[in-house]
Amino acid sequence: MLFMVSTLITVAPTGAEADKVAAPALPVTLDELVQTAKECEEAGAAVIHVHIRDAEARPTLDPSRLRDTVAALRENTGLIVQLSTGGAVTDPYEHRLKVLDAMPDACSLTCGTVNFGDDVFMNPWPFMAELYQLTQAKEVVPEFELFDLGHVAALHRLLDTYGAPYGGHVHCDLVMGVPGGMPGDARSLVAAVAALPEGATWSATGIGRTTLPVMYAALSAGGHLRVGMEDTLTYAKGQPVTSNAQLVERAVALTRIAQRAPMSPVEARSFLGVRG
Ligand code: KMH
Ligand code: ZN
Repeated sequence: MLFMVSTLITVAPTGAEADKVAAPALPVTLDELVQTAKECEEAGAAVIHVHIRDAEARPTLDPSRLRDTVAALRENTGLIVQLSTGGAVTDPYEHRLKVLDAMPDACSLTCGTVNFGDDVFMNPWPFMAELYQLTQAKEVVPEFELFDLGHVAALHRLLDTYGAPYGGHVHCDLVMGVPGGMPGDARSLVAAVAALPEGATWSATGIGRTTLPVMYAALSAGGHLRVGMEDTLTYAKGQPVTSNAQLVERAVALTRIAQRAPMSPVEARSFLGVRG
């Protein structure tokens, strides 16, 4: 098995689903997001996966807020700024495509539709294909979000049809344990990794109580990690997460035990092929 020397740690601090009632530490204002980003960079994160909120803390894809967010994160951190194009399950495709106008370093690109609890997260082929070609035209590095094994097949189709991503490197994120997606366990992770395109790299994240099993499985299979309050609100039984940095610190501690240092943002930039 191939083990990499360092681990790319992505923090997903907010998401589109939780609120301050469920998670008081959730960063929902720009100031809170920037503060979280600084703490997470200090703790060892290299990429930030960003969802933003409006003045009432509801999920939004407002273009000017997105631009301000990208600018503020660039000004205050060295993190690679990856904007979510998934948004919330209610966001229309046109708004999700416009996310790239904020010119982030990177963006998420989910490779198929998936049941999402009681909702459906829609990513039909024409939308995926249009979004992928936009990433190529705008020189934004896509991270392929894979919630299910069928999404890996759609990723192959995307690459076969439209060629390599901007940056030349295929990097995926296995999002595991979503009710309706692939389970967050080691055997599902191994099956998904075995099906990835040759040369692709990958991180994994387990939602909720699958957080730790997926983190251990990813580290032992040579993968990278995504952590954060988008995916995890409980640190341990009866202990709410107190900050995103707490989750990054745990990931850093585990990757160091695995004899792999966290990758710096500068290393991550060249690893992912992000524009300089
Ligand atoms: N909030 C989910 C419906 C992404 O960021 O690209 C979609 C999601 C994936 O979080
Ligand atoms: Zn997301």
